[in-house]
Amino acid sequence: VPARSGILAAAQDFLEQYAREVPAAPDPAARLRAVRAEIDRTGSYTHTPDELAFGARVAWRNAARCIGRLYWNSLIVRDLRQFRHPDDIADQCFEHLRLATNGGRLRPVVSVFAPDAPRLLNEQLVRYADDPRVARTAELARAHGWKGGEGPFEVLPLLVQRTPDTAPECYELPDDAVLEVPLTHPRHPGFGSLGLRWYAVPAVSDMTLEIGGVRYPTAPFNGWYMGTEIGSRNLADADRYDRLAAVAELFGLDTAHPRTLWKDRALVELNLAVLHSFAEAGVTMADHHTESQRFLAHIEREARHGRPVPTDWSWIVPPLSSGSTAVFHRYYDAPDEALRPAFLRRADPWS
Ligand code: HEM
Ligand code: NRG
Repeated sequence: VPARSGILAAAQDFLEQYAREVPAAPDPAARLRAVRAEIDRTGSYTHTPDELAFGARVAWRNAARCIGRLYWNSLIVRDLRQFRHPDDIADQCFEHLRLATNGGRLRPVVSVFAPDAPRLLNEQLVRYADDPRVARTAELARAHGWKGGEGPFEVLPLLVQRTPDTAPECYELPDDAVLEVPLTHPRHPGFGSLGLRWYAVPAVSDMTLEIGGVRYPTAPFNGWYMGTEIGSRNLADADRYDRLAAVAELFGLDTAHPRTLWKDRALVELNLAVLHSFAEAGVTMADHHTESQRFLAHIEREARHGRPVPTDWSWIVPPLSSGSTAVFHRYYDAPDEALRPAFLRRADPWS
């Protein structure tokens, strides 16, 4: 928690930005007097629901690594600051997934719990136990009584922790909260036999939302997937599911030498399967060409409002056919570590 003077200065910056950008916002001077009094009394202050919604949307707008920012202003913000029991945190996360999934027509949502609410130990609300990326979380779940995780693509339970020193509570995700898509290929009927699948909703749960000097460490958010996240990284990376060789074999590619480009061809087939399967299942997903064009439209629209778009080139450029996407051939406004509101990376949920 920032020092008192720090939180007051951050509150002032935020309230002035809110008043500048939102015509209906109340007089910032009056609001700031009330906020200063609350900080003097308690060391912090309470955002109004409107301030919280604006702050969360701008935090998305400020996310320099996110290509999906065109729709920042329509983020659904759930104000869940009244929930403190781990059972309620878990239930509200399940409800988040149902709202976000919306039968396949995905909606961007953030669920904001109180600054001192229990923490989520999962990096996303949905993750598979056999994904090497979450091996330690799967271990932790087993150490706290979870019996699953033997087979492929089993959904990890949610781990909710009240304090740094208490044992986390374990909650299995209900089936109706987790939409999944088995992967098939538009032309290769044997593709399904690879047994690959992925879940519909990427809901990041290991970042801290900071607004006006107040930190919300439990604030899971989601949009929808860009196909390459799954097809070029999750299922392809050597330290993830590492399935390029299996795909190459299925398609009879010559893997004897790198110059046959078997990896590149396998990547294209795998990415095609991901986009095809989500479309067939009626689940929202963007391809990297479309999402790149939307992002450039976002930059133009922000320019019309006189705002820069801080951007991290190395995260925005897609990991497939990079030079053939619209975002490759230019530079961007530099990311600014100090920019707020923001979703912040952190070493662990309690740091
Ligand atoms: C990162 C796409 C919605 C905040 C990313 C990345 C992609 C992406 C491709 C890079 C991920 C990676 O390489 O691992 C999208 C798409 C969305 C969307 C297609 C559809 C609407 C959102 C929403 C938020 C958000 C709703 C927050 C409210 C972020 C943040 C990162 C990020 C903070 C950086 C994550 C990190 O540092 O690990 N997004 N996003 N995005 N996105 Fe989005
Ligand atoms: N690459 C990660 C997800 C990171 C965030 N991506 C999004 N976010 N699309 C993965 O699971 O593949 N989002 O909020 O939509």
